[in-house]
Amino acid sequence: MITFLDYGAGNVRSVINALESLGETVRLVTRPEEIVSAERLVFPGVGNFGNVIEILNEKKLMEPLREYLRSNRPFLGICIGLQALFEESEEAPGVKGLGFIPGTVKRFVTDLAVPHIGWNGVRARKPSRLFSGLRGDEKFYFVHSFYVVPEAEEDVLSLTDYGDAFVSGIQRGNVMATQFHPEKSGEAGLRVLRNFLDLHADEGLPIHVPGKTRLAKRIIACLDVRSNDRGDLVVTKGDQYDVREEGIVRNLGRPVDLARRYYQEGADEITFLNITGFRDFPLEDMPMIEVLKQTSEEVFVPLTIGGGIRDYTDKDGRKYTALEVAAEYFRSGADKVSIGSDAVLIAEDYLRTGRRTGRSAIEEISRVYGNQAVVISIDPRRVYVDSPGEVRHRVIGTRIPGPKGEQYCWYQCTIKGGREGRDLDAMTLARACEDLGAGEILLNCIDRDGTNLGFDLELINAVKKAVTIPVIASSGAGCVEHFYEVFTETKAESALAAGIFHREEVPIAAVKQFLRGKVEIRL
Ligand code: 1PR
Repeated sequence: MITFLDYGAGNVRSVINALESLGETVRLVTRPEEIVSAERLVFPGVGNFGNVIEILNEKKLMEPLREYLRSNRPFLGICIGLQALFEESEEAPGVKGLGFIPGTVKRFVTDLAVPHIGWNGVRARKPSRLFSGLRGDEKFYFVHSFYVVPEAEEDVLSLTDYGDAFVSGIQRGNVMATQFHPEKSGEAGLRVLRNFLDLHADEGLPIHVPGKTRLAKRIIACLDVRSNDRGDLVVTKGDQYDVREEGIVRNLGRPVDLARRYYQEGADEITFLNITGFRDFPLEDMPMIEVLKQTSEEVFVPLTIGGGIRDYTDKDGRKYTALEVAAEYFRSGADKVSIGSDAVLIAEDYLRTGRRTGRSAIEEISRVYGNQAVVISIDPRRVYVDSPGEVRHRVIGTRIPGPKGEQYCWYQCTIKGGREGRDLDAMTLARACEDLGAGEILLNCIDRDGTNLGFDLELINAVKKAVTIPVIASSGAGCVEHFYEVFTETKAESALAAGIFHREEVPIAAVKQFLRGKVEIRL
């Protein structure tokens, strides 16, 4: 029996699913006494330090937790569950953490993209049963903007490099905590969880990793989902966003089946886009929630969901905020939500008024769940112009001339699945969304979508220059070389594809095999 601290925020379901997949029975803590009587305690974490501590205080869980930690019974903290062990965090100045480990939590200051998102290695500094049986070159999934700084060297379990080295694991007796998410780290992560559960696991030797650990470029499989004409939820795929063939919605398979297959083939992340979400209200679309629930039971890599994340009033006049919609998705197993159409409208407002209202979907969701949980999906299309001064948008010189030989273009943002063009360019949108609290950009390209012509490198470079948050390159992948190209000719942190994976033209394993030794990836 594992006691599990569900403080009511973020994707805790994935940790429960991972523990249950290892045969454990999970008991959720609802009252302080349940912590005091626990025998093994897991404290998962997604979200904001201040928010989490506030909830723990409200629920009167701080003192029981301190008592539990002092008793040296097995404890596993994950991400915020690690950070909460410390005295305080730059994320919420003035808020007192559990203070079990002397030290603080600081924000990354680096030229690299922040949050640090993705698969990175660990260098263990001392033997620990947590890392028993690992080879040493495994990668684990990280997603955070803050890192812990313990005062005592003895508390450090592992280091990871992102620019400088930071502490990615701590251990003091039976109290262990990782900055990475074992429940999202595939087989290696499940091994770490199993080691925690197995009180008799061999301590092994410290993992020796020569040199620095390196963040992997991520390969993401994307499932565009919608109901077909018979009302079944199917994975579909368009050419330049047109998903119908001879008037019928293409059906490429069942969402849960494809997600499972991609997980087994080595996808580093899976994205579901409810492509008709802009017109249907997702919380009425329970099958999508069901897809997420079922997928998260057997897929242990990060899941993103997009489509219809916005405020909504239903036919009975009941109002739902985007935050409530997102919360339902997080509870069902999503790690991140992706906002498309609404992000454009929010950015337009912000750029017009120059004011943050604090109430937009981007601001509210990132405040509660952290910036890393908010992805902005951009659906731009090229608009060619004769000269850079012709429009007041950010124009680039292009090596792919327009139909009349134009040498310049700008990237027009669209909403409603490309149906409506707006007076805003993709770079300005990305920048504004970053200001408002978005943690990642999913950069599609309508011109390239489904064409197999390769990613639009000019678009990716232009957007990447406009932001400091990670960018997912999307649309147009047609062969393994296109992934090499996007990772060597742009600074995109990850690359997403759909059609070639669904049609089994290029398996994910083949992409990884091709990149192996050339580009840092998770094997
Ligand atoms: O606007 O917040 O409701 O979100 C709707 C979401 O649905 C957006 O993220 C938008 O990108 C997506 N979407 C809407 N309509 C379509 C469509 O195809 N008709 N799909 C659509 C977008 C683009 C990619 C695709 C890549 C890779 N699909 O996600 O998977 O282009 O494809 P490829 O590798 O086959 O080239 P909201």
